[in-house]
Amino acid sequence: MNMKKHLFFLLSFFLVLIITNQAYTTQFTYYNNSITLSPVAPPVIFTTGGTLGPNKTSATASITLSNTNQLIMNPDFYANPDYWYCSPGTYLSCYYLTSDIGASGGVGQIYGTIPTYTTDQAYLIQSITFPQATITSITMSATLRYVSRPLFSTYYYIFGLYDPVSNSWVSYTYGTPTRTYTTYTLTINPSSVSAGRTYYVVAGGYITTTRRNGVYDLRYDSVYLTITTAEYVFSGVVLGVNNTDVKSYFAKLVLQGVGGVLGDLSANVTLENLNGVVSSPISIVSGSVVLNETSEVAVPQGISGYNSLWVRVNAKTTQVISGSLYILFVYCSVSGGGGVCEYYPITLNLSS
Ligand SMILES: [Ca+2]
Repeated sequence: MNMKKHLFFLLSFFLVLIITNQAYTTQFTYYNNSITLSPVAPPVIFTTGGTLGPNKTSATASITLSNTNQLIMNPDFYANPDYWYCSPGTYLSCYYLTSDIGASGGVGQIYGTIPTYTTDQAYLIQSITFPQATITSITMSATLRYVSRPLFSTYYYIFGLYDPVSNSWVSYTYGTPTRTYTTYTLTINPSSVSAGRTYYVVAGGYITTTRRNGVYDLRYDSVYLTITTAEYVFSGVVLGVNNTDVKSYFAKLVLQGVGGVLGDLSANVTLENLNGVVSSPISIVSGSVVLNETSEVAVPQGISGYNSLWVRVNAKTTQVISGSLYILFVYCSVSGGGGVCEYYPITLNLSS
C-alpha cells in the first residue's frame, strides 16, 4: 500500500464544481519594512507540449498531420495520471503507481479488497475525439497484469471503446489476466464509430468472488488507440495549462492570424478543462477561418498530477501543408473578460 501515490481523479460527471465570483475591495495602509522581493510567478502557466517561453507564459507547439495517429493522451502513464479519470466500483478503485516490475514508467492500478460472494468492477477512463475524416482502421492495445486476486474468484481485465451518448460499449474485449505483463489487442470496426465524435476509452477490471474474500490488484502499463485515415489528420492535446492559484480563472483562445501554406486544412481548436467542460472551437474550414475565438471555460485550480486545462486540436487536410496559427490564450480573474486579464501567445505550427 505504500506504493500508492495518487487516487485517480474521479469521473467528471460525478463532480459538482461550485464557482463563486466575488469581487473584493480592500483598502490597505502600507507598512514599511525592508524585505527582499522575489519575482512573483504567474498563477496560470503552460505546462506540457511544445517549447515554452520565459515564465511559461508563451508557447510554440508543432504538430504533424498523418495517416496514422495514436489518440490517447498519456497512454503509458509515464509521469502521472493526467488525462485519465476513474469510475470506481463499490470496493475497487483506481490508483497510480510510479513504477512496477516489468512496466515502463507509471501504471494505472485497479485495486480493492472484495468481500465473499460479491461482484465488483472499476475503470480507468479517458475521452478521445475521432478526427472528422475517413477512418480506415481502429486498433486498441493494452499491456496489463494482475498481482493478486481472491482464491476461487472469477477475475477479468476488460477494455474497449464506450459511447457516452448511447451509454453503451462500441466494442470491448476481456479475458483472464496473467501475472506478467502481456499485451492484448482489440480491432474495432471503423463503421461502428462516427467521425468527429467523442468517445471514452475504458480500461478496467471485473471480479466475482465466492467463498473467499481478498485483494484484487490489476495493473495497466499502457493503453493505446491507433487509427489510420485516408486524409492526413491530428487529434489530440497540444498544450497543457496549469492553475497554481487557489481560485479559478476564466480562459478563452483568440485566433489572431494565420501564416504559411494551410491548403485545404480544416481544424477545430478548443479548450477543455479538468471537469470535462469543452469550449466552442476556433474553426477553420477548407483553409478559411470561420470562427476566430472559443467560448470561455473555467480554469480550475490544479490537482497534483493533472493539468487544469488543455488546448486540443482536431485537424484534417488532404494536401501537403506547412503553416502556422497565431493564437492568444486570454485568461481573466472574472468571467466575461472582467477583472484582471493576461494574454499569452501561442504559435501552433502544422505540417503534413
Ligand atoms: Ca507505463
